[in-house]
Amino acid sequence: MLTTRMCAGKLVRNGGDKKAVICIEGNIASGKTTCLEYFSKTSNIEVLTEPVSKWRNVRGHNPLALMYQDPKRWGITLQTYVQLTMLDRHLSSVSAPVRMMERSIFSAKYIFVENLFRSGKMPEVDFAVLSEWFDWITTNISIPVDLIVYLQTSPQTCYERLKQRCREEEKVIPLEYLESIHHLYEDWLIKQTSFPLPAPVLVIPADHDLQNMLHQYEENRDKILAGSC
Ligand code: DCP
Repeated sequence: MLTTRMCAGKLVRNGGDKKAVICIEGNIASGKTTCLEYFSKTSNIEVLTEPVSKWRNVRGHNPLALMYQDPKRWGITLQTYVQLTMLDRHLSSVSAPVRMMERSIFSAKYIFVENLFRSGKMPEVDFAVLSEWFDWITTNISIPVDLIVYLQTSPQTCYERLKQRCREEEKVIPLEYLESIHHLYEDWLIKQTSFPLPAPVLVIPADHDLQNMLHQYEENRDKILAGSC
């Protein structure tokens, strides 16, 4: 059952029992889902994939498709909903000692909202409102993260994978979009010059083919699980 208490002035969920939370981060089509699926076979790990299906269908609407069609108009609509669904994921009851989740409320703001704004595709007032929401949430609600696993890819690799998987909404994504997301990720997680880090970062090079990637995950298993506890 979900319980709530106050800790250091912030709302803390789940009774405050110490559970390790690992966020898998990386560009679009960097292989996050494959990584999560791999670790889902490990006992004592709970895996939460990104709520993309919700972003493609909220009460019959598809804010993801709308955002790609007209980011200036629909960027705030999608990102408000992403922020809500990510918060919901972070706060949901934990059912295992280790939780692994796809992305986080932090990358939603520091990468995707930031990218829309910097590229001139989000009006200043929309960015201000989203930022107020984000600041309120992160000031008043405890969102613990113990480790960030960064799947580091080249934008070109992601572009190839994106074309292969052929998700309808994403057909309009140009290479430049993936390059912008890549640079924002690098500034945040590698150079560590742009935004606060909610947790230490483990970098896994992720340009390799599937077999090689599974091998990498196995090789990094101890680091991932040790770093989180
Ligand atoms: N998206 C967005 N804004 C966010 C988060 C995601 O616009 N704050 C978009 C980017 C993608 C889609 O949602 O078009 C799905 O996001 P991911 O790249 O996180 O999911 P993937 O399935 O592509 O991840 P992977 O292929 O690495 O498993």
